[in-house]
Amino acid sequence: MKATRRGFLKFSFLSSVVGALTGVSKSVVAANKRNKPIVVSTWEHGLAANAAAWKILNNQGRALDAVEKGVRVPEADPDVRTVGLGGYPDSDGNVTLDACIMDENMNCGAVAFLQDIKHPISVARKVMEETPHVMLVGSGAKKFALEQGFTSENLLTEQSKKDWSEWKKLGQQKKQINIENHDTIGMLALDNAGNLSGACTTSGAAFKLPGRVGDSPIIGAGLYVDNEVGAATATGMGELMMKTVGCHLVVELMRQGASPQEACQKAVQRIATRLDNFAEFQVGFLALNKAGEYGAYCIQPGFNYAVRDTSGEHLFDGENLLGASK
Ligand code: SD4
Repeated sequence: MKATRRGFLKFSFLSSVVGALTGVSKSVVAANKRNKPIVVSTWEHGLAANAAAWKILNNQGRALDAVEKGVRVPEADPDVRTVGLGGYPDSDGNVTLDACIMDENMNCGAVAFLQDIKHPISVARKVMEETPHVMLVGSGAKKFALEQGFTSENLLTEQSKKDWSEWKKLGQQKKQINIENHDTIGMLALDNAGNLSGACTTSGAAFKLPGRVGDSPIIGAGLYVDNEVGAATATGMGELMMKTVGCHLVVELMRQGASPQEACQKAVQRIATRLDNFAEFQVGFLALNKAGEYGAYCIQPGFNYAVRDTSGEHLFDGENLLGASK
């Protein structure tokens, strides 16, 4: 059930008519029309991640478990070069990871600048469930992970080391995140119980300045979930999402009545109207609402997203602001 403007209008009209006649709120009407369970993820590697999440969702499992299990797939895959093991290092050659997770009760956990731990998303979940805090960073995050039983391992694969050496040789010290250099996985799920959760995990921008943290572990920037309304996640140049608190914006737009597709588009338009250099970068938003409708929108062509629901597995190109889809 891909969200369309016509579908949204029809849905809103029916909801308000039924609501007015019966006194039932729109959200209760929506609850009866849900497309669930469903999981959506950024990029093509979202297909394999969604497959792992689907096993849980299709078995009456919880969205929170599904998103954690799902994003662990690219985290463990050395061929996914922007998440977990084998991720591109920073300019000093160190792999530093960022992740966050959020459940249906506004609980959230995050880690940033975490080194030597393959599954930052699971550490983020431990932060959420085992501490009174939302975010741990750097050596504190690693110490906590080790105390929680995670093992320390070298995440710099031979391939990533080689790429880093070549990058150094070329002297590309000022390389920024361009439209090719982003593949964070953000995942959103709606379970059979009608609850939403989300997860986002990344090695961040390739060859970034040491200590740089992007949007991906920042609740509201790279991920946001409000179980009354919907959820959103983002990929691309994190600084743009941080400046606009992009995912929170997407969820608030859905609260005001926008479909997931419209909300993502409006958030990209906000970036485009407020940030002068937006056209140099890629940003992609992906959103899912309580009814199981989804949508995505990005600045540049080239962003795609994976969907798994009862109709099967799908890969869609995100609509974009600056050009036609590939
Ligand atoms: C960041 N949003 O750190 C991330 C970049 C990305 O794969 O999408 N990386 O800014």
